[in-house]
Amino acid sequence: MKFSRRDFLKAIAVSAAMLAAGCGNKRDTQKGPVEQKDAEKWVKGVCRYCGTGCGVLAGVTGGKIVAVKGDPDCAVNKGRLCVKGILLPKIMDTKDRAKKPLIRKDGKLVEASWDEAMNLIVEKFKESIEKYGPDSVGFYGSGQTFAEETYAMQKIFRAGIGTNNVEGNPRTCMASAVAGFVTTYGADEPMGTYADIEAADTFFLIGSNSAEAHPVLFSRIVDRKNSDPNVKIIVADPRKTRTADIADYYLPFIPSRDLAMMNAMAQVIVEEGLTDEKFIADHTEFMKGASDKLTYEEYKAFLQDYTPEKVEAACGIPAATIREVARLFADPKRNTMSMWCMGFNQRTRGVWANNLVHNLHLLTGKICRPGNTPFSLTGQPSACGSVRETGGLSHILPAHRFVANEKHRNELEEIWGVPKGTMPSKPGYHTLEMFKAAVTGDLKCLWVMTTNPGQSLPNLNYYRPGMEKVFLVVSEAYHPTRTSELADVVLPAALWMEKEGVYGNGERRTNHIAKAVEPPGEARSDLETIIDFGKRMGFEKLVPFKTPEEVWAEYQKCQAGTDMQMASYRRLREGHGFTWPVAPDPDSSPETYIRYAEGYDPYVKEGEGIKFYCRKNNRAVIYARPQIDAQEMPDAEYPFFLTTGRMLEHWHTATMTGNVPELKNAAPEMYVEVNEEDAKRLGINEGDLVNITSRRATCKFKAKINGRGKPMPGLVYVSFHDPEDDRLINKVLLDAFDPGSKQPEYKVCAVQIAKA
Ligand SMILES: Nc1nc2c(c(=O)[nH]1)N[C@H]1C(S)=C(S)[C@@H](COP(=O)(O)OP(=O)(O)OC[C@H]3O[C@@H](n4cnc5c(=O)[nH]c(N)nc54)[C@H](O)[C@@H]3O)O[C@H]1N2
Ligand SMILES: Nc1nc2c(c(=O)[nH]1)N[C@H]1C(S)=C(S)[C@@H](COP(=O)(O)OP(=O)(O)OC[C@H]3O[C@@H](n4cnc5c(=O)[nH]c(N)nc54)[C@H](O)[C@@H]3O)O[C@H]1N2
Ligand code: SF4
Ligand SMILES: [Mo]
Repeated sequence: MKFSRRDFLKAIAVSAAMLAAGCGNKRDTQKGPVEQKDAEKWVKGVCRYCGTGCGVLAGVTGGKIVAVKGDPDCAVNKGRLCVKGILLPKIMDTKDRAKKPLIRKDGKLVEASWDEAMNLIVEKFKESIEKYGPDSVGFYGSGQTFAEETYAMQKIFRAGIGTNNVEGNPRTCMASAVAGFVTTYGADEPMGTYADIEAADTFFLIGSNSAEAHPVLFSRIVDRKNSDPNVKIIVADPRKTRTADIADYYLPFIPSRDLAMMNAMAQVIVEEGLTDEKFIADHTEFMKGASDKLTYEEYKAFLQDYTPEKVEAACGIPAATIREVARLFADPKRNTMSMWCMGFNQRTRGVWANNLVHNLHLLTGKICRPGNTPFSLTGQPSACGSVRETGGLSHILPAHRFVANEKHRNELEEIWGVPKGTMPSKPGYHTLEMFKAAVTGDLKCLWVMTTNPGQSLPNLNYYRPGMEKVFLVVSEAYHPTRTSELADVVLPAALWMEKEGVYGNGERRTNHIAKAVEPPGEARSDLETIIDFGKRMGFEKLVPFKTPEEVWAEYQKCQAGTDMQMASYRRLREGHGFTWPVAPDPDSSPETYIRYAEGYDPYVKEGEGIKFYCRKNNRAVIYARPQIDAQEMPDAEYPFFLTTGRMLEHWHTATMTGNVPELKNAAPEMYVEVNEEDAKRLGINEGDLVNITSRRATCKFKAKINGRGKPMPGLVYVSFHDPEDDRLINKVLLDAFDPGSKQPEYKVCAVQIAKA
């Protein structure tokens, strides 16, 4: 199937704005809805939004960003941008930018000086730590901060205050992918890069709507398909998305039954002799749990429950289709790249779903060679760079270390110049525990930065009262938001390109953002705020930094000798992003295309071939993971599946994109997508108001039938971008989470639907 440029635009360009922006064509990106005025200067940065990590050039005139264009020298996008990227100038000067600190007095948020606000925070934090201990305070950060910011804040909390209550929204996003990589290969983050796209023949896209969530990457997949009629695309998703429009095989499995489907693919691969036996013998081992080893024979016996014929009814995909797709995946003459995102991770069995896709690559040896790779798509612009790598979750430490590992703690204590044993050994609260502790009163003070949990957590009717009860500090670029409205202190934050810092995208690429303009009013960079807080708390020695570069220099000491050595600040400033490891010399060594592979990875010596060196025995694990359904499956009372996700025009809680007229007009309010058959049966017409009710709450949306996404019968879909009370869909969701990764199950719950 040849995919024309028109088809491509149809697939992703759903708004007039997108058509004008001409995503997918380098030349067209130069014009767009933002007039490309000739700017006084062009400053290099990275797009504020998704984990694709497109390089940008911001045009500055008269101290304002007047235009944004794609950085032609950034390997990610080579000049391309999607509509959100092009329209970035419009998020800067909006009427709801936070410009002055606010503190709550007599129930109302009123303006205050920085001094007053910071003194109040320090007083409350100190009082709480003294009375209730260091674990009574917490920090909830984000995959949208800069690396330097999270690094500095986690250091203050762990080595200064003495708590590991340092969490971040990547728990809601990437935690299952992290645990998948760690359990299978011994260390987080992908072995491949986006360059595998141009070398792949078969794409297995599962639980990812990249057409809307990673548009520029999607355009690279489309280009690859157009360049070679041999390229085949498999899209597996219970909702027929814009991404599925380019599929040769579309697999609408029943929500949460993809574990069975992938085991069935593995069964076919083993039964039909499509495995790479030498690779399996040399580089893998088989396991059931973290310590239960299996033999290859026992694994094969496990798969017998998952023949395509046995699972077809349960997962809703015909056995013949599963066989065909498994053969295509395993074809030894083809290169196969898998990509997945939240459809996998936001599940009570998200880690297992990740393990199972790694299995398929390990069984076939389709890994660590160009075009052959299991590739986890990252959501936020710096979930990798600023959280997974810097130690921004309650159980991890900088540079792929773990809180529970004494040697790791000691290494950092030495670098930080604090006595051995300073850092607590107990991991802190994970996200839902942290917000639950606010509800129960165990957590007294909570600092939220660059995230909006008052809208983005699940089961909001339970967690929002906790945010009201706790002493809540919110660092925000805008006010009010659904979180800042609950705050005791709001600190105005400098936004993207009003401050300097580093983002790390989904392909291990570390890239630098220069400061282009001044922040409005009294807004400050979050790093300044963090350093100020550290000093006022009495931890001057921990935060001797004056610039982001100084923070980076210390962070580089934490990276030395680990698997994730990165480029020096000088190179980051001058270059257009480097994929780590950049070793042995961060100031001169080349970047790495493929980890664990001889000839690419500086840590693999000549003659070693492929080496999964982050595991003790250098072997990756093939896991026997059974099908387990989502926690809340439909029943007689709540007969529909509800799934939630994103649309092209909006970013999460829409604090930024809701301010851009072109985006807001293209998608002014969120709606519910209903399958045509269900709509007919229930007498629901396009535009009718529909109540969606779960065991927790009811929301009301206009119905969309045959919209840009078509859910399978029995499934409804809502994007979670709408802050309005009636449409705050996260009230409806349950807060079940994966026992391994602690990531919430945003993707599946049971609801009733009825015409309002
Ligand atoms: N425009 C835009 N782009 C974004 C973002 C944004 O807010 N707006 N956010 C960014 C972030 S942080 C993230 S994490 C990514 C998310 O990117 P994606 O994960 O690609 O997007 P989602 O829409 O959340 O979900 C993807 C798909 O999962 C499917 N799904 C539902 N249930 C299941 C299931 O049981 N199994 C499987 N395998 N799939 C299922 C849904 O039908 C949906 O189509 O997007 C990033 N990019
Ligand atoms: N129903 C449902 N819920 C979900 C998901 C889902 O698929 N379905 N996905 C989950 C996922 S994957 C994610 S990543 C989360 C995202 O959820 P959130 O992180 O809560 O959402 P954002 O809107 O990205 O919040 C970022 C906030 O930071 C502010 N901000 C922007 N720049 C700066 C800055 O430089 N400094 C400061 N201090 N503030 C800044 C923005 O105004 C915004 O309020 O949502 C999760 N929630
Ligand atoms: S694809 Fe993602 S990173 Fe690239 S311009 Fe669009 S939102 Fe920005
Ligand atoms: Mo995310």
